[in-house]
Amino acid sequence: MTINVTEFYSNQKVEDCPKTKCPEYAFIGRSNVGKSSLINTILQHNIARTSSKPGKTQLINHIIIDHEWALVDLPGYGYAKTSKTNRKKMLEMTRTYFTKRGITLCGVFMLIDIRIPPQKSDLDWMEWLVENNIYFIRVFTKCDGISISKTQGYIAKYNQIMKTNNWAKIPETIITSSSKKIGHQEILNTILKLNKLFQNIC
Ligand SMILES: Nc1nc2c(ncn2[C@@H]2O[C@H](COP(=O)(O)OP(=O)(O)OP(=O)(O)O)[C@@H](O)[C@H]2O)c(=O)[nH]1
Ligand SMILES: [Mg+2]
Repeated sequence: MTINVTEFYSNQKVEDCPKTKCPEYAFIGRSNVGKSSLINTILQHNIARTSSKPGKTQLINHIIIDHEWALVDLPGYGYAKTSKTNRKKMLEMTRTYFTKRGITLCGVFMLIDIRIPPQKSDLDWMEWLVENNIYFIRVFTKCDGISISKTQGYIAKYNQIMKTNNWAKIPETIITSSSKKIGHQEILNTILKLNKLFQNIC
């Protein structure tokens, strides 16, 4: 399948974001979790800016594909090396995007770094998405350099923590690695399926 990036927009305010009618999918997670890298892997296009230093993505970036659907690259949270004011501003910008974007926001990919212990901030974000009725899929990133059994063990531990935190149902989950090109097709298939559902209801 050929993917053509037809438009790209960067905005600070949700009200300035493009007024498209196409379904869009946002990527959220801690700074440095690999959001921009995963977007590039899915699109096979180096469009989202990445960095080994956290805090690279600072705006709401709409990447429109074939004028039909869009991926949204967002700033990460938990980036300690920026001022408290800037962190607050970015958090507010992101939350406002989620609550005000409307029907075109079809789903969220909630990224979690498999290499670090489960973080309260990620669990809090997932709870916040549920509370705000925003559909999300849990995506483990950087699943390279560790064995499949270790990956599964980590996810089992993560699920246990979620159950202890009163999660009745474990979210749908995709395992990915941008460097080893794992999981991007599964994400793309999920998007294409959701695009069809969107067409049926809108
Ligand atoms: N090993 C490994 N490294 C990765 C992977 N994906 C991203 N990285 C690295 O992680 C770092 C951060 O990647 P980004 O894609 O910029 O992360 P981000 O979540 O967009 O970060 P912010 O924009 O700061 O929120 C870079 O050094 C990437 O090369 C992966 O699948 N495996
Ligand atoms: Mg980024």
